[in-house]
Formats: sequence, C-alpha cells, structure tokens
Amino acid sequence: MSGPASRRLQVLRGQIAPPGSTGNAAAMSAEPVAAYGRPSVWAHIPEAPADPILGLNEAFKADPHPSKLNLGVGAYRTEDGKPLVLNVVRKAEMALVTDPNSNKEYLGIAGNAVFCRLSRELAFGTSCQAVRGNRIATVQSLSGTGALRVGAEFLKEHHPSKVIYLPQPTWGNHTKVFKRAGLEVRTYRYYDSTTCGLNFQGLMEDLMGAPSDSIILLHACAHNPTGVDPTPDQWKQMLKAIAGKQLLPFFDSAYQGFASGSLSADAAGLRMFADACPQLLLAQSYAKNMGMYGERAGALSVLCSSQGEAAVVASQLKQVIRPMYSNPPRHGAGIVAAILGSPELFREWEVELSGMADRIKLMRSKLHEALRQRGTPGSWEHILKQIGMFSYTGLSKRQVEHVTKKWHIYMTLDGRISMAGLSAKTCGYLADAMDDAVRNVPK
Ligand code: PLA
Repeated sequence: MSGPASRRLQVLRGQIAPPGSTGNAAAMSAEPVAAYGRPSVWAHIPEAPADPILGLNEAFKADPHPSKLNLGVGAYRTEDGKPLVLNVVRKAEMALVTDPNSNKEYLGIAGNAVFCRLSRELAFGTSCQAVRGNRIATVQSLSGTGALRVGAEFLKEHHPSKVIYLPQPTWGNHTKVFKRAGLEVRTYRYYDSTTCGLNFQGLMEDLMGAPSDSIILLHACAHNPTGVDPTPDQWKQMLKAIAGKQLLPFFDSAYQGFASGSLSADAAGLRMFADACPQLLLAQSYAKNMGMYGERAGALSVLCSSQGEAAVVASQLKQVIRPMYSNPPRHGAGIVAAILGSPELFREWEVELSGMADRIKLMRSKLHEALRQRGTPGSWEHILKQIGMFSYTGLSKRQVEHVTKKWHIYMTLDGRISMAGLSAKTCGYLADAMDDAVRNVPK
C-alpha cells in the first residue's frame, strides 16, 4: 500500500500526524472549543453525589490525620491495616503467568467454562440435583455486581414480573442496579432496630403480600449492612412462603465462607431453596472470600426446570452480555478455577478463609469488650451476634458525622462499620469515638 491509503492507515494507527496538524498534543488542543457557537452539550448536567460507600475511600485518602481509620468499604485488612493477597491466590497466579501454554485470547461470551462449573458446584454443592442434572446455566460475570446486573437485564426481558423486592435495608447498590436495568424496586421488612435482629414477622407478612411471580432478593449469608441472617428454621419458613406464592428467589452471595468460616454452612439457605424451587438466580462474587476485589471474578447462575431450558437460558444470557462488554476478563477467573479445581489449593484456601473469618470474629469481641470497659451507654450485644464483614452499630447519621469529623473514622452514614478494617490496636480508638458520640451527640 502506498499513497493516500497508506497515509490514512498511518494516521489511524497514530504513526503520523493528520494533515493540518503539527503533530504535538498542545497544538492539537489549541483550537477553541466554542467552534459550534453554542454552550457545551454537557453544560446542563448536575454533578452527581459521591458514591456512599466507594466515595469514602476518596475522602479517607485526602485526610492527612495520622489516626484516621477507614471502616467504610468492606475490604479485608491485616492486623497491620494492610490489604491482603491470599498465599493461595499468589501461588495460583504464579502458576498461571509462568505457564507457557497460557495465552491472552478472548474468552467466550459466557467466560471460562471450567470456572463456571466449579463456581456452580461451590455454591450449590456437588450433590445438588440441579447441578447433577445440568439444569443450571452459569456465566462468568464482572464480580458480584456484574452478575446482579446481567441477571436483572435478563429478568427485565424474559420474566413475567418486573417487580423486585429488596430487604429493608440492603446494600445500597442493589437499588441502583435493579432500577437501572428497568425493574420496579419495592422493599420487604427485614431489620428490627429495637431488637437489632430480624423482623421476621414483618418479613413473612411482606413476602405473603407480594404479587405472585415477583422477584425476591435474598442475601445468601452475612446480610449487608445488618449482619443479621435468618436461622435455619426461618429459612425454611421463608422457603414455604416463597414457593407457596410462586415467587422467584434471586440470591446474592457475596460472602460465602465469610460469615461462619465454612463454605457449606454459609450456602445452607441457598441450597435449601435450590432443592425446592423450580427456578432461581444466584449472583456470586470472589471479591471477599478470595480477596480478589479488583479482579472482578464472579458468576451468575440461573436454575432452570430442565437441561434443555438451561441451554436456552444460557443462550439468552449471552445475548445480554455481548452488547454490554462482549466477554469477561480471563485473569481472575483463571486464578479462581485453579484454586477450586485443585484439592490441595482448595484446602489451603479454606484455611486462609477461615483465618479471615476468625480475625473478624475476634474484632467483634475486642470492640464489644472495649465498649463495655468504657461503660458506653446502651447494649452492644448485637456487635457479637451479627455475622460477616460488617457491624451495624446503631449510630445515627449525626453520630457518624461526628465520629468522622472529630475522630477521622470513616464509615457509611447508616452506622455500618467494616469489622475487617479493624485491628486490635484500633478497637480502643474506635470505642473512644463511639463512646464520645453516644454520650455527646443526640441521635
Ligand atoms: N452484593 C453485596 C451484598 C455486597 O456487599 C457487595 C459488595 C457486592 C454484591 C458486590 O461486590 P463485587 O461486585 O465487588 O463482587 N459490597 C462492598 C463493596 C464490599 C461495594 O460497595 O462495592 C461494600 O462495602 O458494601
């Protein structure tokens, strides 16, 4: 190729500057923007508020105070306050990057098939009838959030009801994910602030009152933000109500292994439903239980009535994914598949996972003890009883604002703290701040 065509290609590839430009960035941006003779088309756009959870990271980073503490986002930290990469993840990653047969080709639209199968088995268990009967369609997703969004888009298009019920309260992003996908969001009662426990009666009444076919979002374990989960008996009654009214359960499993330290115990509610419901959805995330936050490794599973139906559903999930992001990233899923697929690495993971869960439990007793020592007014038993990554302290918005302003401790305005962000050293500091807020700032 020569002449104008070759020049055009070179321009496209950035090898030479386009005609009329001098080839340097300053000269290219020198033309004034007012060329259209009217204000920018973006001029009317209002600035959006910072994200109530992830926005805290920015505020924390900008704070120069030496004792500052970030208990906002649910990200595990070591006793030294450092992010943790699990040994088993490092090991699997090293093997992956040094494997001469590995490549950087596109994955299929549904992602890494081995990863999908192992994820399904991890959540539902290998003895699950739907797993054995190949009745579950699974696609790799951009972590838990991506799974929720792809599931929501699928439901919007193919489910008879566009109404989804979320627990009140729930992870703030749930509402946004489902609304953006075009579903109608309603809530069911979940938390009772007087007992700091489950409002089981309210929950059951709301489930029974939901129109049949409605979608019901359930946190598989370690409910975020409350740390309050149903008991096995309550799960059973919820299943009865949900199946009786022909509602569609959509499980969000972002913390398998983090609540109790046991992968199977934390999946018990989901597995009970999978044995009894003809259809359900599951969003899975490896952000927390493998500490792979930024790798965006997750999966969406849709449980179907037959193997044929699962194949059809899988084909439609691909229709959702292809125009959204085409296909998912290889790296994180490759690491997860290596760990789940090797009995030896799997055992190592279980040990490291229960180590993280144990440290969180220890922080609960340390914080509780520190508040008790200070005689902080109120009962703090709920800090011990709640499970998972968070504690829902009961601090009001005003008290949280005080704690952040005076003590430089960052937490969400609903009073949620990430227990995983605490250490033996910082429990006392947090207890001082909470004590001060409870005594001096009216709710
Ligand atoms: N579902 C629930 C219940 C969650 O708490 C989170 C993360 C997700 C899904 C999504 O996780 P993923 O997309 O990273 O897999 N919640 C965090 C982080 C830990 C966040 O808000 O994004 C939180 O601090 O609540």
